[in-house]
Amino acid sequence: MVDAAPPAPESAWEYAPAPESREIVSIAPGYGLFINGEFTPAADGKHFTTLNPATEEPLAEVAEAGERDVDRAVAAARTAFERTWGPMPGTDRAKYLYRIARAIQERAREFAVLESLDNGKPIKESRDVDVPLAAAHFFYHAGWADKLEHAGFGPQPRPLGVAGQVIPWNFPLLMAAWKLAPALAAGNTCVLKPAETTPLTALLLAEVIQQAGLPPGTVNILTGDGATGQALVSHPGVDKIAFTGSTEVGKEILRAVAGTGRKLTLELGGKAANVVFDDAPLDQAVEGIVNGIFFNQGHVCCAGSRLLVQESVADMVLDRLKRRLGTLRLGDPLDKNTDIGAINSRQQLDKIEQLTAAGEAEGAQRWSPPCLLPTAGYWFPPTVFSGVSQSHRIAREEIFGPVLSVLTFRTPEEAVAKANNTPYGLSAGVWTDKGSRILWMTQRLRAGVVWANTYNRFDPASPFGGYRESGFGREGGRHGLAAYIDG
Ligand code: TAP
Repeated sequence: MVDAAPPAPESAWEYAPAPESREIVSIAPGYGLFINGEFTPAADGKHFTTLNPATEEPLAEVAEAGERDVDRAVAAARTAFERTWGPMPGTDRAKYLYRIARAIQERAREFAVLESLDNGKPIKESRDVDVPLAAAHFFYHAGWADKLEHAGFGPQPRPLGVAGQVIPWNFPLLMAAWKLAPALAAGNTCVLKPAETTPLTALLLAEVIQQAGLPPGTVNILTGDGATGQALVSHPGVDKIAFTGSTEVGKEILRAVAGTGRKLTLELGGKAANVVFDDAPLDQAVEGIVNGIFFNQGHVCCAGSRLLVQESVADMVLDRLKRRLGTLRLGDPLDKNTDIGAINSRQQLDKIEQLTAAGEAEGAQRWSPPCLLPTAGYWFPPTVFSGVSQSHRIAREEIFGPVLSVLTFRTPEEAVAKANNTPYGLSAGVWTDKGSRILWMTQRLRAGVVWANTYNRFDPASPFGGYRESGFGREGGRHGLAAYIDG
């Protein structure tokens, strides 16, 4: 008889710190607004501080755009639309987009470090996901710029004019790329407002845009808070509005735009179901569950925040999931070993704490792996709630944090009914061995994107967007371009 090997001691595998150097990026003490190809202070001289959420250390002072700045930026975008970028042949627009894509690649480390500093996300995510995907969006759309006549938009597709674009803080550079690349490829000019807590990579992108030599006014970047966003989306000189953010603000914008004839796309919140059947490859499914909700600290609109697991395998999946969560490393976002970074702001941390407290109060069982939280900065441990019922707030409301609600089901019909029991409709995941069941499920799930045996896969060629309270319109692919073309 051979003795079984003794189990490895719990702490056998320690990782030495592997911090990425922040020397690659030089952060200026202050930044202006990017209007008409130049950096300029806000007209009324206002500015705000952007922080590193992992340490609460101030990173820079950033100009806060007011109504006069929005006027200036929209006027510059209008002039560029009429005189330079709008009339430019698609073959030339393509060259500028390629240049931006190449410059993002060349400065990838700088972008990644800056994104992790300003947002709190782990460097391995900004380095391997955000920055390469942002470059890919510009490459992809460069390819479209001279082929629009052949894309089924009619013989002479026309751009809409000036696009006003407002983006959130969860993927600051990537969301800027999602908004700018299709708009520019189609011949529109842009005024973009990044989120207040994460303005720095958009401002670095403004430098890249200068470096690429785009005609002044083609892209304008206005930093500021919600009031700046509101002034932009309600400006009469804006022909098209593209918004990504909360459902609440999306509804406000919808009301303001109704009846004006201006075009609008809204990419809002979600409460996606990640459905695991008993025939699924369970170890892969566990990786997919982890990626679905703990990627980017759960600050993802399409996060798989509701795990629906077939009752016969629920205990097994939960055990394996807990074991896997015990191996995640939370801490310094610039450390290449880090899996879970900082929560982006005090306000978001408060919201997560409030909703998780409601989960406990309503009777769900809360679990987190043993995990030391840093003393400074905004942190929340990976958290799993079991015993969740459909009426619990944690099963209905978007938490936008590293918090998973686990529900069970017995039949495919019950899985579909529970998955669709949400006002949102952005995304879903299905884990099963059977192709026919994947097709059966995708026909019934009311979600804009359904991933099968994978999760959180993004590609510039693939349209992304939702319906119902998750908004309307698509970003990416030919569908995303259509939102920037007249007709
Ligand atoms: P929002 O308030 O919706 O912010 C998104 C963007 O809109 C930001 O640039 C924001 O500016 C701006 N904004 C705020 N009020 C506006 C208004 N009245 N008119 C025009 N623009 C306005 O989201 P948030 O405060 O960052 O997060 C709140 C919740 O929204 C989160 O907890 C999460 O549930 C959800 N959220 C969803 C998504 C996605 S991708 N669906 C992304 C982020 C947040 P400032 O941020 O500078 O104030």
